[in-house]
Amino acid sequence: LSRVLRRREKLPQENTVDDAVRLLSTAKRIIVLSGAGISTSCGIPDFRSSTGLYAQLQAEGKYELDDPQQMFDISYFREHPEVFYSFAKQIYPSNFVPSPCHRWIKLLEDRGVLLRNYTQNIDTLESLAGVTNVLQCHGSFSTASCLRCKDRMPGSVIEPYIMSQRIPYCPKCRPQRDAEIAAIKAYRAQRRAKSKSKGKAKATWDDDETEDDDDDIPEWSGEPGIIKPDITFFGQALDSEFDECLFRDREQVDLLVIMGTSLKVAPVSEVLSHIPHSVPQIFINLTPVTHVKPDICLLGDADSIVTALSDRLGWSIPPPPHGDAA
Ligand code: CNA
Repeated sequence: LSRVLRRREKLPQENTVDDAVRLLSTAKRIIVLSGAGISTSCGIPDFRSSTGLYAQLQAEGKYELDDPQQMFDISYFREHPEVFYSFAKQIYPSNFVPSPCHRWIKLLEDRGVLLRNYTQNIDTLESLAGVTNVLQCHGSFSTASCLRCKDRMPGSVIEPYIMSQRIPYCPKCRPQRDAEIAAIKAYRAQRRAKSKSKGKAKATWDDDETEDDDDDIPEWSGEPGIIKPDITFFGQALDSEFDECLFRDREQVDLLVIMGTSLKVAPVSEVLSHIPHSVPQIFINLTPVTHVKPDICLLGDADSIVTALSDRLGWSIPPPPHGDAA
């Protein structure tokens, strides 16, 4: 536990690590709010660290983004889906092994004290670690939806497109579009036939039109009808389940543990203000936050911190699933 920062009056003025241990040993209904920092040790970069995705996108400069955040902006995606799909392969969850943090959340669940894990992560590593009571606040790649008809499908449908850096189009919308084009061509063919049968005397603007002119029918533009993985982009609302769960959980929670997040992305970052003030908060992160003041701040590598806390508590973090080494 490299550094311990501030706390509020509601905790006695004693060793703050001891406070964290005491709170964990007595809590019965813990909310864990997690972020990208609990998956960095699995090899998945976070957003905002100096080695995170934003810094990487900025350094690479190959996507010509005004701002690296644009990569996850819904308006930009609608206009330039090819940019996201040329990049998505890099963040697609594959062959990652849950970290000690993911397994620590599973430990809380096994001990019957996890009220819920609110994760902002899209890597599904909590589920892989066996955590069942997890809310993926920002969705995941496990499903995908068409932006036009909203049809939802398993994420595996678009996986080959992500891997080959192609844009997936909706199998339901595409035939509709093909039917529209067929209808336009049929209409024009009919008009040409009519025009011919009336002869040159009744010239119309499309007198000289030939079948080749059907080339002017706009190509399939990909919008609408693009499929997007169901990860929440900036500009998209969270699933209503988030509010519903929070509404229920705020009445029951007796400890809030926040791990590996910069708390910069609303509305998840606002969870702290929705939880009653009397509920203690433990914040575990590599870097401090300045815009909120959690009661206990344990600064350092989250895996090391939860391991140290577990040692103090006499808890043992379960091994990775399938005997994988973390
Ligand atoms: P963020 O804004 O990038 O913040 C991550 C925080 O974790 C930073 O404050 C880091 O200091 C901290 N951190 C990094 N490594 C460690 C470590 N080993 N131990 C402890 N702390 C560490 O990411 P947030 O999660 O706060 O922001 C929410 C975004 C990030 C969500 O929309 C996610 O979808 C998105 N994201 C998710 C993933 C993933 O699923 N693994 C990866 C990258 C981004």
